[in-house]
Amino acid sequence: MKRLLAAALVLIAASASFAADTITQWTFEGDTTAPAVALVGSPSITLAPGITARFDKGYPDEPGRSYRIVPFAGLTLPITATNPEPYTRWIEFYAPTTGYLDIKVSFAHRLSKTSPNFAVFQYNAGSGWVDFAAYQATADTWYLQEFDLSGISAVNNNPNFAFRVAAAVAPGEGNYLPALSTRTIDNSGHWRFDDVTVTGTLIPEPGSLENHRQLRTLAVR
Ligand SMILES: [Ca+2]
Repeated sequence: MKRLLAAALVLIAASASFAADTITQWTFEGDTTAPAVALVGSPSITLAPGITARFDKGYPDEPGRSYRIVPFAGLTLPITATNPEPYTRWIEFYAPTTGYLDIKVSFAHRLSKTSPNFAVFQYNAGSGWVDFAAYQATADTWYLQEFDLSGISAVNNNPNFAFRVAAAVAPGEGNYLPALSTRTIDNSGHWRFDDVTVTGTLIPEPGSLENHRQLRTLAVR
């Protein structure tokens, strides 16, 4: 009986240590950029210079709310490959991961018809921006994106972790393209974001590792 109990405790300890936690989450409910979940530090959102933003209908439907940015706000038309310079129009999420590993980032992204259709996901572990992935999307549909950074050890346990979604020139096209191909890209097209979420696994405390070992020892007796 004791042996069974100890084995059960080991299982509980093991499952607890592997369960992913939501470290940071923005839901934009109540029209705020303050995170709904913030287990670590003070997460925040920053916009590239020139970008405007407000709140709008959220994912998946009303009455939920989202954060709506205008990536090319304020630019003189026409939009060209160098107006704006690629990667200079972005939304940045600062979300420290102190105490966590196996970091994953997910969000819902919806593009309006005249917004840029190509986005690059970048992360920063404290020593500069790194392109991790890119995606193309068409207008007026919510796209769920997930980026698995569990293979990037630099983002683990990192008080400086941040990520960006930046507008980019469509590959092979040499120019920004509109999210609806029959429209012309302009300086009012918008991107909406919702449920921006960072998850990770708690790094076991040295003490809890020791407990784990003791339980394991009990279990094999
Ligand atoms: Ca929402």
